[in-house]
Amino acid sequence: MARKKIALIGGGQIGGVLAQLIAHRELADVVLFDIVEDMPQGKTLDIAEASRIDGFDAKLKGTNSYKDIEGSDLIIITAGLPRKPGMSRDDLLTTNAKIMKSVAEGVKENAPNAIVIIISNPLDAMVTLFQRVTGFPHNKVIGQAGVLDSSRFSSFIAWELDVSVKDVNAMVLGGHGDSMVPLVRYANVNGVPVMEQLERKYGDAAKAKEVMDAMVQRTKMAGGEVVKLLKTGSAFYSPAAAATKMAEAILGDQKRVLPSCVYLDGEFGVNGYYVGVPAVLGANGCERVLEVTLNEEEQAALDNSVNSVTNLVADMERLGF
Ligand code: A3D
Repeated sequence: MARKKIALIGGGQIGGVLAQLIAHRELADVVLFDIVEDMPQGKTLDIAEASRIDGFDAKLKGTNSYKDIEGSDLIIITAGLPRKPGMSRDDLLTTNAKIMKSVAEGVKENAPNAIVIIISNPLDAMVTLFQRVTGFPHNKVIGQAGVLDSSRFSSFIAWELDVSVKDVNAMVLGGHGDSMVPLVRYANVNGVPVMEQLERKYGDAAKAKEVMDAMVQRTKMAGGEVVKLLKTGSAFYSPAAAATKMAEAILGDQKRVLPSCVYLDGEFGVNGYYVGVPAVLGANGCERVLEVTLNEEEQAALDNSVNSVTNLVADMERLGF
């Protein structure tokens, strides 16, 4: 059986790590596309020359031509500028919308049957724009944000409780912005509620809440924390890992439940917007949304986050996209 094919649109920081992760796992053959001449060819050659060392046969090709993405099963888009220090995700809107429009046209023409994962920011708007330009079915256009935001939240919990992160289940809903909603009440360590463990650790409910609030806040600001340290770009190892997890779920028809930016048609009370929610990812892309019972406070936080998404999409429309 022929190996699957993944095209990566954008060969920058995230695109490069994605190419390496996908090749190492032999998840698919990789085409790395970028508008910068020679760079994707150089990166893929460099990764491919380690194939004997790491023992992988996946093929890699760098390109500046959309023709090479033909026949892709999956496309992961990172084309666009990353945030600079002090810049909000929303500042990126105009620049990245122009880029996304051209990418969407290239993908539509050359890989009309692919499932597409988008990482470019501002995420919720870029996913919406890509779907509108291509007219691809909603279930085949998915944004990556929640897997990363949830991994960040889970990591902070594991470090705080000094337990293996593999046993932490914690999820973040909503848009990929400062209003995202880490779901505290459902966070658990192999079924044991995190809040209960914090209360036991500190022997004090108020202190436990204070510690949790700090972790929630750090999760919301985690992208900016990395931007501030890197100074010349934004996180790239972890977003690449997150999208690889989603790609594995889709190409392997795994039905993994991964928080993803997917199109809502009434779920969670949202109509016609892309928002981060738990989604079943399989061969058909987003196969189903798992709804969660939210209490009043959680629903209000989600509504607030959905509000930022609808405002962002309205801004994009006002700018002519
Ligand atoms: P970077 O290293 O700058 O790579 C972006 C690449 O896109 C560059 O190589 C550009 O040459 C390329 N590019 C520009 N215009 C086009 C075009 N028209 N067609 C094809 N390629 C083009 O950035 P990065 O890899 O660090 O980040 C990529 C994007 O992901 C940015 O928008 C980030 O803000 C975003 N990002 C999202 C998350 C999420 O969790 C959602 C996390 C981190 C970064």
